[in-house]
Amino acid sequence: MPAPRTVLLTGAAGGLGTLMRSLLPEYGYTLRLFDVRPVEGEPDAITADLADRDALREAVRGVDAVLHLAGISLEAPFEKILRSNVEGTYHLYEAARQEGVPRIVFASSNHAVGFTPAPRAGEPLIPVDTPRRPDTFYGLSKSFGEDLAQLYWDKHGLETVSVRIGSCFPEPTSVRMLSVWMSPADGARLFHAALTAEEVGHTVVYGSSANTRLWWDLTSARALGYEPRDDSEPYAGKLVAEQGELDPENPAHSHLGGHFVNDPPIWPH
Ligand code: NAI
Ligand code: 15L
Repeated sequence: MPAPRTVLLTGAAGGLGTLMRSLLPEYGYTLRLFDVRPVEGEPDAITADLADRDALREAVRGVDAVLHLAGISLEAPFEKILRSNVEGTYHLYEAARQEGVPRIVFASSNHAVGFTPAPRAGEPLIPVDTPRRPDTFYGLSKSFGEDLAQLYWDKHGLETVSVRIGSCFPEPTSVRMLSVWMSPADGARLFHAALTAEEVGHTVVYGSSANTRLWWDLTSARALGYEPRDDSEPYAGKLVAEQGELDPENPAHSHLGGHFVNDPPIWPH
């Protein structure tokens, strides 16, 4: 697709949104910002909830693509997840469909497949078509988002790249993150590839750097033109010395989703 010029960035006030606000303009994008919270230093950002259909419709009008990061980013009571991640993502897709936006890059998560056992040494990497195994209501909402994206591609021709992000933070802070880390610079590379690749239909990719201890297969991400340049391994010595190697008998160490697999559900509603 022709390189998008104007991209709506939802979740612009969040951690990843803040990183991408500084990194993506280098790729030539003009970002239109959207978040329920004000975006510091950005008076033109749209401050609105994903529940506000009119605001969303106006926000997507005329953009070339959407990078959809807004939502609850951790486990939370089901009703909150339902409102922001399920209904909110639906409202975004409807606004995009109505305004003819051709592509969305959707921040899915490793927690859509979090109950998948991590590969042990010598076992194959986890493919993108592994059955979904959400580890939380949060992961379930990302699984929904991927299905919603498929529906809008099949029924309306609206393209999506669903990026099952591992952990995108400036540095890995746990031994698990050595396997799932995506450096912010690689995050920008991957989102740029997802925004510009030709004919993606609905493509699901994992989002991480080229980590020595990688758990999943980056083939579908590389097929978009993504070339990760970072590896978490330089952080391994310090993290392993502090935390020890992962214990294969501990479910929070032996599944993709880490501690999300055995954190109790958040009740009551
Ligand atoms: P974050 O929690 O720092 O940012 C999310 C932003 O979305 C916040 O600024 C929040 O105000 C906004 N938001 C939440 N509900 C909203 C609503 N109803 N209407 C409008 N805005 C709303 O999360 P982070 O880390 O920046 O993650 C961004 C996205 O990437 C999230 O969708 C998250 O699930 C996904 N993701 C992030 C990963 C990471 O490593 N940072 C890993 C996997 C997925
Ligand atoms: C996510 O989906 C979260 O949004 C992020 O805060 C991290 O917890 C990340 O997954 C992870 O699995 O480390």
